[in-house]
Amino acid sequence: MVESTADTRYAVCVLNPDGDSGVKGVVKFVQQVGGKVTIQATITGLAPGNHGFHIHEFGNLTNGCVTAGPHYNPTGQTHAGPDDEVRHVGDLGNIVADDSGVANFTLEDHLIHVYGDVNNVVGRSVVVHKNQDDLGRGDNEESLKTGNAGARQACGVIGISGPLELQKL
Ligand SMILES: [Cu+2]
Ligand SMILES: [Zn+2]
Repeated sequence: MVESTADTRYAVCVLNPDGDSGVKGVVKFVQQVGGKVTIQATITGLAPGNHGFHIHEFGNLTNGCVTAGPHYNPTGQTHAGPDDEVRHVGDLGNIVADDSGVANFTLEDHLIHVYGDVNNVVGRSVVVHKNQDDLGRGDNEESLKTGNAGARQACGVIGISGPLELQKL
């Protein structure tokens, strides 16, 4: 758990449904300068099971989630999973929805930042997908770009926040 200090930075993303998907939620980001980011989210309206969860390049949702562009990839790598050495910076893997369609989770990521010049995701988008992300292991070209995660079901722009309450787990 990230303790709040003067050097703690916060960001938040409100996820809205794309079209009539019914998927929505809130994603919170907390990071101490020099430390890993903690991401805590509650997302509802999902089909039970795994769903691709990424940071996409743009905070442009003028035509829905499609205008968020591709996965955030400032280093020009291929698509993979969050624990892979070579990956898109925006590759956060899969989230898991329970039988009632709720994904309630906390994760840490070692690449993305919510401050500074390097891998800063503020102003970019979070996208939740309909299908499971194959983490680049699908043995086809699309796998190395998108993980075959399919339709974009919800998205939102990541904005700077004041201190956020994180759920105690
Ligand atoms: Cu995505
Ligand atoms: Zn990717």
